[in-house]
Amino acid sequence: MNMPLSAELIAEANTRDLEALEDDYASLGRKLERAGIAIDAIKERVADFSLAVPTWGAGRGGTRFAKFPIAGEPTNIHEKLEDCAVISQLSRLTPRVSPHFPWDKVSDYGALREEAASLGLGFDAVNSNTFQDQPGQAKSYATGSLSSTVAATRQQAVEHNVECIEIGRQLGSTDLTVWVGDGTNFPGQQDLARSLDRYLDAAAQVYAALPDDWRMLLEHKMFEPAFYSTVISDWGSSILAAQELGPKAKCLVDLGHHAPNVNIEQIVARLHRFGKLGGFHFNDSKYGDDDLDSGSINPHQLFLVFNELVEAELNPREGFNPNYMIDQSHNVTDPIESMLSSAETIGACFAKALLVDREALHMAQEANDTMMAFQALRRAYNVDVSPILAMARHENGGAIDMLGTYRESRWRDRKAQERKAVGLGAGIV
Ligand code: PSV
Ligand code: MN
Ligand code: MN
Repeated sequence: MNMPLSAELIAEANTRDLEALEDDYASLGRKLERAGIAIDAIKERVADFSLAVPTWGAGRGGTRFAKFPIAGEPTNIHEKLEDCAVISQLSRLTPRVSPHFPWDKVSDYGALREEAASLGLGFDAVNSNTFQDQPGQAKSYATGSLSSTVAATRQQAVEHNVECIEIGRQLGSTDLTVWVGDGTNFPGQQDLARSLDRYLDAAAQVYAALPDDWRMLLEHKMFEPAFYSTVISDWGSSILAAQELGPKAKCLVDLGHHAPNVNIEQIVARLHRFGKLGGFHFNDSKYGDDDLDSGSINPHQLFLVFNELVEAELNPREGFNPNYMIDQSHNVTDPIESMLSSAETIGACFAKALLVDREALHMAQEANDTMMAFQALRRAYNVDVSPILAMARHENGGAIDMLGTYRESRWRDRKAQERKAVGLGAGIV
């Protein structure tokens, strides 16, 4: 293994931080024990939890109006993998990377898989891109992609998705995530029913190319780039499409892709109820698809989503195996730091959801004791679980103080000497 940071650096930093952590962990252990919870069991669950990071999140991304590159930012898939390996090495929570095509196109995917493996990384869902035109492409997606009114454009979009499956097979992926920006900006621009027919017909051709053990994750989004109507705009359109396509089609919930104030945890419960919960893109949002850091705006919502996931795990429906991934855009922070902090927040929400006294919750629900039901959730949410996450990391070779250790490593400064600068106007969308 060719890990990017020196194991000694992490071990030394941990030696400094271990005494305080052991003290905090023991104290939290006693507190949880009084509630009948074994802290080590929670720690084991956290140690088994993992999520993927997106290659496009490794660069500074100004998805809207501006991009402010930083020195040492990755400019190609190889450098992005290196940065993802730093996140994984320090957090021990993100062993997989989700690539996007054609952004991450290379000539030899077998070699790329080996390169990732040498950094301790595997590949997660492959993402297709039919939401922007690429140089040299025969047909424009200006009329849509899988739902385009132009048959040859739909065909091109199908072929790109099939190519992504082929690339994913070589990388060891088993999920294809399909988000299309297809939609309209004017009433009347396209027929709302027929555009969905076209989408379903083209998506079925992609579905037909899935290997037996693969899933097609349909990602909905309410608006942007289309601002009047979007073909797969919400979880309703998504689940209907997934049901029509077949059992390998599932729904992916990006936390930023809903109407303001929508009850996302309820959507999660609904999708699970019908065996269609396929995965998540974690991020946070204040106004729309803001791609802010997970839990930075509404950590309670993230906790409630995990509460539903823990309930779902206890009541599994057919094929419950959600894919967890970060999908954020970092424009004012070092992306590595944002993803370290987000992975911690996501893991913490999972740990808090595990702490919920399910028996007390269910009893209170049955008895219609609203306050006690709410308190069962509140008690878990109020616990500072950071010692559990830090101990799990430390025992797996990660850093107790991830950000402190990362800064001490001077990774970004060192990369600023080695890597070529990101050109203005270029970069990762
Ligand atoms: C679209 O807004 C999205 O959330 C999809 O997941 C894309 O693949 C990703 O962002 C990257 O732009
Ligand atoms: Mn997304
Ligand atoms: Mn998005």
